[in-house]
Amino acid sequence: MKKISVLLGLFGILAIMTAGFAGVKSPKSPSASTRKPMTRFALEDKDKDSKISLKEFTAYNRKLKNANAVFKAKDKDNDGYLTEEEFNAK
Ligand SMILES: [Ca+2]
Repeated sequence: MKKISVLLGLFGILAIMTAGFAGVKSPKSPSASTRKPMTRFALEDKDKDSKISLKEFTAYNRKLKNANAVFKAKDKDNDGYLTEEEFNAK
């Protein structure tokens, strides 16, 4: 009788482990690992030149009243474009 309960316990642990591994594996599909996730930067960079112009920035942040000021604050080298690094900097 004791053997059976031990076996059942083992099966329980095994089931939990299997479910756990399945849970980790399932969100990763083969295409997801090869495709880059769409970042906020990529979304705002409409013409995909790897930099965001003031026009692109204000177009995306239309609801932001001080978009101009935010852009200028982020544009550290004042070249009128935000690189991904400048964009993601706090
Ligand atoms: Ca810049």
